[in-house]
Formats: sequence, structure tokens, C-alpha cells
Amino acid sequence: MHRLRTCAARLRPLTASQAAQTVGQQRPLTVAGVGGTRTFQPIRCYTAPVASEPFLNGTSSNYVEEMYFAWLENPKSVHKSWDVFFRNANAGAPPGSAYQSPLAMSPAGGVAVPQFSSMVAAQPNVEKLVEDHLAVQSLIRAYQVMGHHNAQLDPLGISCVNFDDAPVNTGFQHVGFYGLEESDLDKVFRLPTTTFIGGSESALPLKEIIRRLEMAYCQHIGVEFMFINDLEQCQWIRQKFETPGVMQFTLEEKRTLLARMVRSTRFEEFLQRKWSSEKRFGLEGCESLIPALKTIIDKSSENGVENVIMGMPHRGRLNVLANVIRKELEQIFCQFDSKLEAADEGSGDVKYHLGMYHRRINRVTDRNITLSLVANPSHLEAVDPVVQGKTKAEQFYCGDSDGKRVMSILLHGDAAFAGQGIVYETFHLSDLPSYTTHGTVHVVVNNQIGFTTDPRMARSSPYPTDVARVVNAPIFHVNADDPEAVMYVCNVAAEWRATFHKDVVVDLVCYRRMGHNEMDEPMFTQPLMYKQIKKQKGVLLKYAEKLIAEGAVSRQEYEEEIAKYDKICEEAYARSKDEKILHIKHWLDSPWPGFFTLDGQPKSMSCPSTGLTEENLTHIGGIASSVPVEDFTIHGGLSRILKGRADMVKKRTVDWALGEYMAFGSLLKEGIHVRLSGQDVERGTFSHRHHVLHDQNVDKRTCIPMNHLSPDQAPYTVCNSSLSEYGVLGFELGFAMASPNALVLWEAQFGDFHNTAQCIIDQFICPGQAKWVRQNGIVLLLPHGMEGMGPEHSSARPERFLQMCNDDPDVMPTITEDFAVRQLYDCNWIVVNCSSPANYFHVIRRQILAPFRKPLIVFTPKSLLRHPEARSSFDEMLPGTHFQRVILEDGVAAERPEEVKRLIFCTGKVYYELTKERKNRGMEGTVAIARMEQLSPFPFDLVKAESERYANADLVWCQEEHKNQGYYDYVKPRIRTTIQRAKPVWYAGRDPAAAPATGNKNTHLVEVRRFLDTAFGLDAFKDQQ
Ligand SMILES: Cc1ncc(C[n+]2csc(CCOP(=O)(O)OP(=O)(O)O)c2C)c(N)n1
Ligand SMILES: [Mg+2]
Repeated sequence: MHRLRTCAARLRPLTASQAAQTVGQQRPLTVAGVGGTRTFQPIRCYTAPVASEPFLNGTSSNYVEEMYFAWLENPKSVHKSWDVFFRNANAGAPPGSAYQSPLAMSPAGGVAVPQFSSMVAAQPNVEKLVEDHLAVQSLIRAYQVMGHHNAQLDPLGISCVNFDDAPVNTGFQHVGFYGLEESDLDKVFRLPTTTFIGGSESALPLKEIIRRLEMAYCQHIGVEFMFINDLEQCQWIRQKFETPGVMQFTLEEKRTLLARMVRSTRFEEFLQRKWSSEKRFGLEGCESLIPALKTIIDKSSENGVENVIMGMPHRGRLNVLANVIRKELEQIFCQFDSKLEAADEGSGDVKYHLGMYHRRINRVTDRNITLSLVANPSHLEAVDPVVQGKTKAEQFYCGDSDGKRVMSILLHGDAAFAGQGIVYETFHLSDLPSYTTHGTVHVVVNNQIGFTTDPRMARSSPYPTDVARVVNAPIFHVNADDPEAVMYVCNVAAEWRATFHKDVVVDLVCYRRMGHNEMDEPMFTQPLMYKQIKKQKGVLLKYAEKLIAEGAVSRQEYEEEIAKYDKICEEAYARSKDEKILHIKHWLDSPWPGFFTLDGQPKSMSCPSTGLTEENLTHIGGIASSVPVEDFTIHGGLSRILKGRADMVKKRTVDWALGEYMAFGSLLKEGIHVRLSGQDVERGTFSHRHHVLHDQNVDKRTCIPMNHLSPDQAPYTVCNSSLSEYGVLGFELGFAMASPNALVLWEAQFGDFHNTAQCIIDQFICPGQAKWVRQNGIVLLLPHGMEGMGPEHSSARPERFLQMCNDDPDVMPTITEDFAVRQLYDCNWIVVNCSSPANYFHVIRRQILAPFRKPLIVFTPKSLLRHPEARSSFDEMLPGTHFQRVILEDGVAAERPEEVKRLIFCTGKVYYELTKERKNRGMEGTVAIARMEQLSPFPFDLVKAESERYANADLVWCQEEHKNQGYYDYVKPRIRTTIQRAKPVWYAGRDPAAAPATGNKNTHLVEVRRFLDTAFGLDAFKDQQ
């Protein structure tokens, strides 16, 4: 619209040659309609002020353009006055003089192009003609913009959508609003090219225009799309909904629809009969969801989609599993049997959270289709970005660069869709190059209630779907009690996705027949709504009666269809009684074929060396310090950085960035896809990484050296993300779900920002395997460290991650040969804080070389990135070397362990402060320092050995974090268990505090001094003994 207004403001006719040129330069729009194909020229821009023509103004320019294009196509198709006007204008008439009154036209009907001097001012009857046409155009537009306000969307007829501030002046009774009169209703008006209501006719009586617009926009479908700022897309939608006769279905289609409604309805009724006191979050009131999804899938399959990944909340989930994904009914029914014994380890999850994966033939298209429903937690909408990430990964691995073969469908509840911010965050990923899934079909089960809360208390926007407008997604509201209308919009939604590869929303306006779950009494809180619902005839019955009345199906056929499905349910129910064991594995949403043995076990219980050959290190180091393309000018500062890297490679050392390069580069060379995503990761928040080089002379020309390692390497994806943690971390988790043969890393800008993604961490990453028996090797890089930068940016909150580790602090495990790997296998996630680049390199490589996948949380450094001592030699990365869970003392103290008075355990950057202090104090012989690089799973074996080695030493845990934060609460009981509580574990660190760090630099330094004094004061704990 904005574009049109701009055009109007700059109105001036062009000369014929200019016009031809302008029109020729722009892409005409072709839309297939019922009456053949129509071609549209895009809006052209004029250049003179609107005031130049007496009868023109900003709103009339649309109409003039319509006339102009029609005239260009065929001068006879417009009124004579327009023909003269355009001829004059093209003959060079100055602004204000191109218009000629009909009186000046030749009486014979031919049009004499007059001399400019003979032109006269506009006559009232022509003005009226123009005005009336403009009025009709405005009326048409009003329907397109606001017709949905008048659509009959609510099956209950109590619509809660409030448009008080936006009155809709459509319908016969409102023609006066547009300056038209009742007498105009029979007049014939030429239709603008922005409407399709004419079908093959180009003019219609006003009465018919209104009737057709009412049919298109004010029945059971409400279309919201006029905010889309793309003419082609608007035209496409108009054509889909306005063309007369579009909503006609074949007999076959109607019968299939009825059969799907039967399944959807009878499934819920069956569950209700068998387990009347079980929660199942039934679909009653929105049974048409099932045919809706099936229609989207059928249409998408027809358009070439082979893989559909779905995410959905509780409502109707079992029904979707049974009737859309086609999980065996007995598998679903046996979930209701609480006596079944679980075959898998872990907590499992309730039946309406589990996922599913199924490959089958689509009966309508006869093509293979894989359907998966991603397992999700109770946290509504949290699964949205996860589904998108998994979809992106599936597209990536099958080379589907434009989303033609893999797509996602997301289902939502009305309250959650409006309320949860993650919906917005996910929408904002939808068009970003490294995150787009090329269009998602969103389906909202809009039952006009959220648990016990009315929409007027749950959102400030008229519709629950308004959030989708931010990405220009069309929104199709539909009365879910009209299954044919539902089927129609779902077809259009799927076609939209296939045509434009952009998001689209289907808003199924329905009701919830029961309470929030089957145990709830809705009359407590929504008495009037539920009185109405009790009176409401079920949609299946209504539709069956319609089809029976039409003669599309007989009552007997309908009853047989019901009996057939009931029998299927009964038989499955009988079979479900034979199930003795519950396999959560059967509910896996992302199987990794070939990665495990047939019974789902790792193929080995060992991890090979994560070291690399010298040659490999040198080669990757060379790429990391070069610009591998010709004629590419990089910034001078970056040249120095690359030169510094080259020097390090020459000296056989690596700093943090180079160590990371070695890890990523080597995996890429081994065919492992690496994807690093997060805010500003390409350069690195701390300007240390520089994985994407920018040509200083050519705009947007970039080079990713990591993609120039070798011709047969796997691709490297490094992508700056949107400023969202919840959305992006969820997305990467989903990406990592798709394949075990990829290293997927998400980096927080600073570690503390992970808390806005807490839901993904708490509900998916930490317990994912326990709940849903699926593994995930995602890596979280969380910059952490007390650098005097204030309460924010200092702490990645290690205490939170450690508190959620599943190893028992009070039980000393049996130490076996494969203890380290077994421990990893048993843990829910791995938490590390590496103090050296080599160890970081190893732990990253171990993620992939291990025979299973576990999430890895890495607290990464900030100042250590450039610390001269935080470097590693190639020797620490050669074949045979491994990740060191604990880096033992290897200085003077280790030579004479019996003389050591204190053994300090620490982790991360504080190690460098401790060694400096020890040196300053000359205590190298009396204090040993061991670095715990892997905090969880806890290295019981190594801590035991190191403690026993320094038998005369007291034990101190030293950390720079506050006492109630950091690692202390996690390590203390575990060290105590390891040494059989023979000694205390003293604490040297900051006092307990509410904030993670002080905002005062001086206080920061005083605190450091204090805890270092404690750490090296051999008498510091005397009073506490
Ligand atoms: C993030 C989150 N907050 C709160 C809840 C608790 N809760 C469960 S269902 C529900 C209402 C959901 O309403 P709606 O999205 O309209 O779905 P419906 O149940 O109506 O299908 C609420 C608040 C939740 N599951 N997730
Ligand atoms: Mg709801």
C-alpha cells in the first residue's frame, strides 16, 4: 500500500514510449484463474504532483492506474474520456490539460485527438463516473482489507474478536459510505485488475460485485493479507479466494473428508469410552484439525515434499499421532496402561509429549513421505525453534536448498501463540539465510480459551495470530465447523508455501467441548460459553447431514464408515492388552540409522585419540592464517592477526582461536559438518575468531577460509544469528537432532545470556535423553570469567549446569578400565572449563569421536583468549594425545609430593592467577595445583589419585566465583566422597553474594587479593578446624 500511495503522490502520465519502456522493464504478473490466465503489469511510478490534474487525488491514483493499464492493453476497453485523456497525456499534454470533456469528442464516437488549446474543464457527469468507479474500487478494497471482520468465523457465534475501533462499512446497507446510492446497485462497473470476483467478466453490476465479495470474504473464511507488501503475493491470494466457484469439491474429495472427520471424531470418543478418567487433552470441538493437517500434507506431497517435520502442543496430539502420522493404535492405547513396565532407562514422559517418526506412502499422491512429530515438554511453543532447526538440518543434509522436499508444520494453541515470545523469535528466524526453512505452515487450534482464561484477558490484539503479521505471513481464519472451508484454506496454505516459500497461518476457529483436560469443569469459569457448547451439534454430525442431504453419501455409507473405524479401534485395543513392556524407543522422533547397534547401543565403549598429525595441524594452521582467494583485500588489523597465527604455526603453538580452528578444521576434513551459530560468532564477540573475512573494497564479498581446506571436506557453516537466545539455541538443538555426524555449536555472546534460553536448557538439553531416549551432541560455548566487568557478563552460571548433573555426589563409583567413557555414557551432559587451547581442541573433537552423543557445556574464556600463557604446543595435540579431564600438577611440587602442604583444586582461568601468586610467594614446592577441566561427569578416579599423591597436604577448592555460585557446591561433596571424608575441603573464593560480580573494579581486585591470600595462607583455615 505504501508503494501505491507513493506512486499517487508522484502522478504524471508518461509518453507512450516511456510507458512501454517502464512497463517492459518490470516483470508482469501472471495468475492462473478459473477463466484462464491473467497478466498484470506492476504499478508504475509517475513523476509529477497529483494536484496537476483537477480530478485526481491520492486515493484515485489506484483507479487511474487500473484504467491506464487497461488502456495500454486495449484503448477501447476504457471509457472514451479516459482514452482521450491518456492519448493527450501521451501526446505530451502538460499536467492539468490532458483531460478533455466528452463534449469535445467527435460525435460519431470516434475520438479526435484535439489541440491542447481546445480542452475544457471536467464536466460533472464525468466526475461522477470517475468518483463512482473510485467508490466501487474502495468498496472492493474494504472487503479485501477488512472483510474478515464480518466473516462468520466462530462456530459458537459468540466471537470474542473485538474490532470496536475499526468499523467495517461493507454490505449493501453501507454503499452510502462510499458516496454510492441505492440506485447505483444495478449499474455496471468495470472491475479493477486487483480483483478476481469477475471471473471471466470484466464488469459487473454493483449488486453482484457486493454479493461476490460477501461470498469471498465474509462467509466461513476470513482472509488477512492486505498488509503484505508484495503485489504479486496479494494478487495470488485474491485470486485464490475471489475467483467464483473456487470452493467446489469433487464427490471423491467430500467422501475422503468425511472419512477423515469420522476417524478424528471416533478416535476421541473411543478414548473417552475406554479411559474416561484419563487426561488426554482431546480434540473435541476442533475435530477438523485432522483433515486440515492431512490436506496440507497431501498438497505438499503433491508439490514434491518428502519429509514433514511437525511440532505441536498437547491438544489433539494423540489424535494426530494416530490419524495423521499413523502410529499403530495399540502403541497409543498401551500408553494408557500404567502397569506396563518401562523397557528404557530414564524418566520417560507422559503420552501427550512423546515424539514419533514414520515413513509411509501417502495414499492420495502415492508417493513416499516421512512424517515426524518432535517430542516436546509441557512448555508451550518451546518446540517451535527446535522443529525449525531439525527441518533446516534435514534440508541441508539432503541438499534441499530451497525447501522443496522438506518442510515443517507447527501447531499452536490460541493462548500460547499470542502469549509466548518464542513464537515471535521463531518467526524472526524464518527469512534469515542460515535459519530459513523456506516457509512453515502454522495451524492454530483457536478454541477461544486458554485453560480457564478468556482471550480478552490473554492478549491485547484482536486475533491470536497477529504476531504472524511481522513477517508478512498471510493469515487464513476459518470456521472449523465447516470442514470444506477448512480443507480449502489448508490447500491454499500448502500451495502458498510451495509457491512463495514463506510462512503462512491457518487459524482454525473452534471451541473446546470439554474442560482444559477431561477432568476439568469448564462451567466454573465460562458458564455461558459452555451452555452454548452443550447445545452445539458436533461437526461430524453436521457435515454428515450436509453430505447426506446433498446426496454425496448415503446414511448407510456414513454409518458403515463409523463402524469400520470403531472396529479398527476395538481390534487395536485388544492387541494392546498383549503388550507387556513399554518401549519409549518406539516414540523416537529422530532415529540415527547406522550410528548405534541394532538394539540401540553404542558400537564401542572407547574413544580413540583425539590428536592430529603434525602435517594436519600445519595444514589447518596454514589455512587459518591465510586468505585462500585471489584479489581479496582484508583489513590491515586482520592481516596482523593472520600473520600472528602464521608465526604461531611456525613455532608449533596455538592460542584459543587457533586451537578451535584445528578442532573444527580437522572434523571438516574428516567429513563432519560443523555449524557454529550465535550472536556475532563469525568474527567472535572478542574479535579473536575471524572465521569470515570481508573484502575491504567490495561490498558483501566474504571468504570463509575454513571452507577451503580440501575438496572433499564437509561444509562449514558459521552464522551470526538474530539477537535471540531462546529461539536460536532451540534451533541449533533441533539442527543437532537430525544427525550424529555433525558438530553443532551455539555460542552465547556472554555466558549469562543463556538464561533467556533457560527453557531449552532445562526442558530439552538437560533431560532430553531421559525423557525421550534420544541423544544430542550440541555444544554450548559460554564465555565466563570474573574480569572486573560488573555483575553482567561475568558468570555463565556454572552452578546451575552443575546442579542439574545426574551423577551421585555421595557414591564413589567403581573405577574400571573404561571408567571415563562409561561415565560419559551415563551422564546427562558434560560440563567443562578448559584452561588450555589444546584441551579445548580435544574436548571438541571428542564430541564427535565418542561413540555416542551428549550435550557439552563449555565455559569459555575471555581474557585467556589473549593470555600469553594460555597457549599450547602442537605436542599436546599430536596422535595419542587426549582430552585431559584433570591437568595434574607437573611442577616442583609433583617432584616431592610428600613435602607439599596444600593441594589446590581449581578450574578455568583462576589457575593462571594461582600459579602467578604461587610463584610470587615462592611456594612452588609447598602448594600443588590441579586443574579440574571436566567438572561433570566428575573425575573421581583422577581426583582420588591426585589427593592420595599429596598425602600430607590439606585440600582446598579455589574459585574466583562467589561461594554460592561457581563450582564449590558441586565439587565439595564429590571430593569428600572420593577421599572417604578423610579431610575437609576448604574453600578459597569470594563470599556468598546475590549478584555474580561487583560493579566496582577496585572491589573486584580486593576480592581477588583476599581469596588468593586465603588460598596460599597455610594457616587460613586454622580457626575452622
Ligand atoms: C510456557 C507454559 N506456560 C504455562 C503452561 C500451562 N498451560 C498448559 S495449557 C495452558 C493453556 C493453553 O491454552 P492454548 O494455548 O489456547 O491451548 P488449548 O489448551 O486451549 O488448546 C496453560 C497456560 C504451559 N504448558 N506452558
Ligand atoms: Mg486455546
